[in-house]
Amino acid sequence: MSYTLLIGNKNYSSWSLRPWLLLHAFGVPFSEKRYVFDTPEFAAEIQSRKLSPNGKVPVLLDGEIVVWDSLAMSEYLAERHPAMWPVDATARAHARCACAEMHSGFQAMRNSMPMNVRRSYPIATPDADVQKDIDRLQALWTEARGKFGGDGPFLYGKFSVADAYFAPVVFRFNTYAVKTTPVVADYVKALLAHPSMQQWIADSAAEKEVVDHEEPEHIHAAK
Ligand SMILES: N[C@@H](CCC(=O)N[C@@H](CS)C(=O)NCC(=O)O)C(=O)O
Repeated sequence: MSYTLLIGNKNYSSWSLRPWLLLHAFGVPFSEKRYVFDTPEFAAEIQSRKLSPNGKVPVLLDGEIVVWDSLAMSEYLAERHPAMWPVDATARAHARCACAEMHSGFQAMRNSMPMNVRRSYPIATPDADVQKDIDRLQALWTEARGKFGGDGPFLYGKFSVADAYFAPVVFRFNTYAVKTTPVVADYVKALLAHPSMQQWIADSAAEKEVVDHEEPEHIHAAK
């Protein structure tokens, strides 16, 4: 078995983080190839759809099989490495709903607080629609921790697909100093301390590229 994961800049690419973290945290061997946003190479290899059917990263390659969506990647990998979803059926159903909700939602928070692992940019008072997303995320995480979190510090106890899925939000809460409840603060702290998250932080810090239109000054000045 030999996976190759095509990803974007680690500092910015929230979608790339999810499968990378899942593979890394579960110790699944893979090789990674980074394509830097806003470069001729990204345009020629990814946006042209030469290597990526939808013109985006991440892309998971497993021999001839191409998987180009991060939720599909989670399912694909979990079929081969079964401990990736919570074992209990009720917890697993909850985790699947949480991941699906993340996959298709929280647009206000995503737009206003893009992932930027290296940066600290506190936002004292998020806009009302962003705060609504934050409140929903906190409710979801608190419910998961309360009902299913008994076996460890992560959403469903042990590290699972759901933690990989919410990892970019954890980085956002950290960057923008989002005010949280103590339960959520403990979860954010636990996920940030995970060795695979620490590796992603170190890799992001080592990147030299700055994508101006992804930086908070640009996004908040443009409002
Ligand atoms: N639904 C996709 C979203 C992937 C996505 O939006 N990727 C962004 C980077 S994080 C991208 O490649 N953007 C480049 C572009 O749209 O040209 C997934 O789940 O993987």
